[in-house]
Amino acid sequence: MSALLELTFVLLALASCRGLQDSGIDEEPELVFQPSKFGSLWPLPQKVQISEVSFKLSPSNFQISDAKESRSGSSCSLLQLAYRRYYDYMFEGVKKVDRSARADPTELLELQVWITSPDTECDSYPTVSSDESYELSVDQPVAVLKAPKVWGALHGLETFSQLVYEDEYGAKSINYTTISDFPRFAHRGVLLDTSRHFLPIKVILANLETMAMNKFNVFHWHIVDDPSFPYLSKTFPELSRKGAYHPYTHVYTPADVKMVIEFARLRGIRVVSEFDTPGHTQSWGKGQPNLLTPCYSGSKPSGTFGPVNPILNTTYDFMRKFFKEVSSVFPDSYIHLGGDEVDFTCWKSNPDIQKFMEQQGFGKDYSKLESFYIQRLLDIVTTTNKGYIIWQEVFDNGVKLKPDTIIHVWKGNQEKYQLEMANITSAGYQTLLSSPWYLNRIAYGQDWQGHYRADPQDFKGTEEQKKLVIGGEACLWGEYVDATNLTPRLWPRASAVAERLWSAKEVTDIGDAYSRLSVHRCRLVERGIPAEPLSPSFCPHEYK
Ligand code: CP6
Repeated sequence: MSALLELTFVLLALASCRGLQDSGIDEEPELVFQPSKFGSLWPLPQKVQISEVSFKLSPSNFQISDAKESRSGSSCSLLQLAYRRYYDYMFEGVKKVDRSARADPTELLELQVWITSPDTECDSYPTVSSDESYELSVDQPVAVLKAPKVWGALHGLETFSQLVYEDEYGAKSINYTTISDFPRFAHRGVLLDTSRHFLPIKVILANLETMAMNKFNVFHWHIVDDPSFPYLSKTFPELSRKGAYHPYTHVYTPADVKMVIEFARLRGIRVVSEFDTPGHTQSWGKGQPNLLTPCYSGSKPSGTFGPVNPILNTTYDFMRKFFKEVSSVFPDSYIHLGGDEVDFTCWKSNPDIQKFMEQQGFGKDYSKLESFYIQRLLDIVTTTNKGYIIWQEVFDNGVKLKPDTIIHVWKGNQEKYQLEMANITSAGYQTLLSSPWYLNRIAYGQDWQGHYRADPQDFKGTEEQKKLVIGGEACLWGEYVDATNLTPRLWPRASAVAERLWSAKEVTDIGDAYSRLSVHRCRLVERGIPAEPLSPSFCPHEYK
């Protein structure tokens, strides 16, 4: 760089610092770092007792194994792979010297994993009603992790690995501990958007790995939208051939999708796909002629297109075939059908739509036309034996919904979303919250604290209503996110949401959360996840 250019940069930088000082941006009050008595556990388990007594762990002597009594043996590859992953995370970079002959008497030699239920679910997919509970006792001569199903065992392994720390001489240690744990909410999701920017498979997999470290259990895959259609459909290959950013490199093939689903399953994570219609479908129109509504300018088609055309039988023929495929490709028993942000401008401009509105007696109420479409779509998806999740607008428009429908709240400030949750649950529907957790939005400072304070059951309603809240999702919409900035934008801010959805309602101490989250964030970085810092700080591993 030339000296002049460099000087310009320095001056510009100085100018912008001034600007900041003048702009009156207040930093959050600084949190004093005080180690938590719960070490670095994140999210905090329901019941934890950690004593001062500690045991050493050495890579050559320690092993994770199946308990003799376990209902799941060495044939459960889900568990064997998890043992391996967590062993590696615990001893990353520690030399394995053979000193097995002389184990220290205070050394912990084994973690035994005991699946107690006859159906371990080792080869199943996790569901919204999976048992994720576990009990962990770290004691001599062996630590025991007991769980009814493999899903609880996976969470318990993560917790065990979080209990391991380095003493002042760098030796791996763990304290005598008892933990009994289960999630507060059954649906704990992260939404990624692969339409605004294509996300390479390895980015998606790395994110699933990080989700498991935070006990998230749903990957909401907002796979297609207006800008691009990267899902390669076997029934309608033209959709991605014409609608993806690139027909070969920027698509998810059936093999890719399988890989994502299996990688997620091995970590206890469900993959819920979203195929959002009738809005947000510009990219669908490229490979499926006549699917979208032609917009008019005066009495002539303008050449542009609007939402899915709700007045043609061919639309519903297409949807029937398309969702038949989707329901077999994605094993989860729920599909997210979108239904948000439908723009009526184009429908209003189209004379055929106007005529249809008249025939149906919809007057000028285009939300009735939207409901007409959604109603038929829901009937189609019901024939595939899947349940559905829909964005809140579908409920707001008064569409008739099956009683097991899940309504996803995404709009509004705290007052508005709390009212919406109250309305949805008083109508008897299950609901999910995302409004306070739009992690694509960034601000200067510790915005994780706002995400941490939001509680999905904070609204006026009965206990029965509160039970209809099945959880929530952190959303990372993709307009300004691709593989270069996804991870630090999402982590550790999504971790705040993870604790709100897993831990007990009473776990709200921001100072304690700050202490544990700071260490958890360093652990993510040490495990190779470039998670951003919370505040001016350093991580112990930076010295290595
Ligand atoms: N795409 C789709 C989006 C959004 C929604 N649906 C969105 C709206 C507001 C914000 C961020 C994202 N980009 N299909 C709303 C559910 Cl701030």
